[in-house]
Amino acid sequence: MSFELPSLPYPKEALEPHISARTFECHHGKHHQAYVTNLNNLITGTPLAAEPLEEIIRQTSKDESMTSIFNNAAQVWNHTFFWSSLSPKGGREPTGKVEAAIKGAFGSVQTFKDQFKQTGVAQFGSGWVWLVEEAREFKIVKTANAQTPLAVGQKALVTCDVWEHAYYLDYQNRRPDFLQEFLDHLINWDFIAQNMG
Ligand code: MN3
Repeated sequence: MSFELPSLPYPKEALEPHISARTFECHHGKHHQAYVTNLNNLITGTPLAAEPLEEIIRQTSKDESMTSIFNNAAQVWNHTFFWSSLSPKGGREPTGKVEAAIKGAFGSVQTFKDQFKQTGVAQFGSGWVWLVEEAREFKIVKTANAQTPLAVGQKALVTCDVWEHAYYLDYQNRRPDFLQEFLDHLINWDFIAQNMG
């Protein structure tokens, strides 16, 4: 059994002008594909080859001898989760239970957006910014490199990739502008609703 690159949940042009087709060609077609290929090469012939992706991540996250497998498995999972965190119909304001939960946790949607953006900007070097649910509470967290909330028992609700490869072609070094576009035009509130417990 081996893993395959999942298709994008929308055409690669669907998020223009916020994220270009060229970025998707590179980010999905090359970076995400490379993590899938590396993971398959690393687990072939090992007991991990029989395990689902989430289980591979959990089993390798605390084991330093498994760092390469963890990094590639987590990046496969993180990217698949990121594509669904984006939507051509995303952005603007949440409604219903997502709106209520965000206002309950952060006071207002604007405060949530401000904190999410600040947290993404504050991640030094490569990583991710997430909205997670832990002990029934919404929290914004950042992770470095391939680290993922899945490995520490937090339920991921939505994420934005802040590795330079996620935004450099469209925004060069302007990570804050990329995060603002994500929050204003792309964040998939429906995906948050699906992921809420
Ligand atoms: Mn990436």
